[in-house]
Amino acid sequence: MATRALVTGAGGFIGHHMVKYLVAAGYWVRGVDVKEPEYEPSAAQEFELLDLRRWDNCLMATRGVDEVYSFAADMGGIGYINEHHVDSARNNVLISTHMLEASRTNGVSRFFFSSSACVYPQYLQSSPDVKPLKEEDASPYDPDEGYGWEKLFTEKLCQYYYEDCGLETRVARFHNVYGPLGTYDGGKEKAPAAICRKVALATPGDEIEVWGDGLQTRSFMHVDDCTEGVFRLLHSEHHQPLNLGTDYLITINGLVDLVSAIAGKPVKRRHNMEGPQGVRGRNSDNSRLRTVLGWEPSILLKDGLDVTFHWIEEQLIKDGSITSSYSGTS
Ligand code: GKE
Repeated sequence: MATRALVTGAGGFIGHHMVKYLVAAGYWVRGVDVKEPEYEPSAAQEFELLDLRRWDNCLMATRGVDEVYSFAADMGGIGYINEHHVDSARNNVLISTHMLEASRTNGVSRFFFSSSACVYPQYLQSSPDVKPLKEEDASPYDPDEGYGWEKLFTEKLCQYYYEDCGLETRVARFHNVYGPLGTYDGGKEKAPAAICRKVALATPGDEIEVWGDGLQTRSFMHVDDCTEGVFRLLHSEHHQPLNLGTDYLITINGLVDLVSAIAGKPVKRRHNMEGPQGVRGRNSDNSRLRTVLGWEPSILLKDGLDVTFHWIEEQLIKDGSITSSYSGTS
């Protein structure tokens, strides 16, 4: 009989891709979210609209499944999480707390929690040439306000459920996941999708707005590497938090140059120093990831961005924002 999995946040970006990954691997999947996937139907055999801040809904969602992949969260890029401390902290702590207890109550065998690089302390991320972050660098704690604190709290709760109740919890700290079928507008988008949208909408030679001076650095991971890494981690015996990201560091100005080259469209950068910046630098140290999983993310940023840019450009044509794909001849 097929292994039965619950994916929460299945109407969202990573959750939707995780459903596709598991169904392709032969799983029976229940997808749960407060909304259906935005850009294509879910691949899940069963999809339920449930608010997982409620205990009774978490009991319902976790009935009769072997594995839980917990992605449901009130979240977004730095522009969102900086402005919504209550929403991201309160909603996510309710979801995570009830989901862990419901999973234990319903005898789930393995539980994955999507944590975030936002748990890492600000004092280690104050310069663009940041030292790649190792898992043990998380303490002494000074995570991002709101979203970061909730992720840190739930990491601890996962540890307690493992130690006190024997629930096989697994935790990955995602480092800025991007890819097609993700949010690219409306305020919750992260930098890769935002820059793709701005370049796609720009007239050649136009200015596009970049938050901050663009010298701030990040590493970015394609969603297909994310789902592969989550699956491997859940089926490993590693139950401490593990980085899941790439260690290819790039400035945001460099990200703009990459997208501009993919589009074949020259753009100028207008730096909005009032824009939300988050940390000045963040990168993943993948030493433990390589040891624990015998694998690491391998999709190159330029390749992943190429697919992502053209998908976003296609959405903008569909909604009439642009008339056609830019051919690169000015
Ligand atoms: N979203 C966005 N939109 N970011 C921009 C833009 C823009 O138009 N222009 C420049 N940036 C810069 C931001 O100022 C920030 O310094 C950098 O890109 C990355 O922003 P982001 O992708 O929105 O989010 P962060 O990496 O700062 O933080 C995110 O990290 C994730 C885990 O790696 C969080 O918002 C969560 O989505 C998550 O924890």
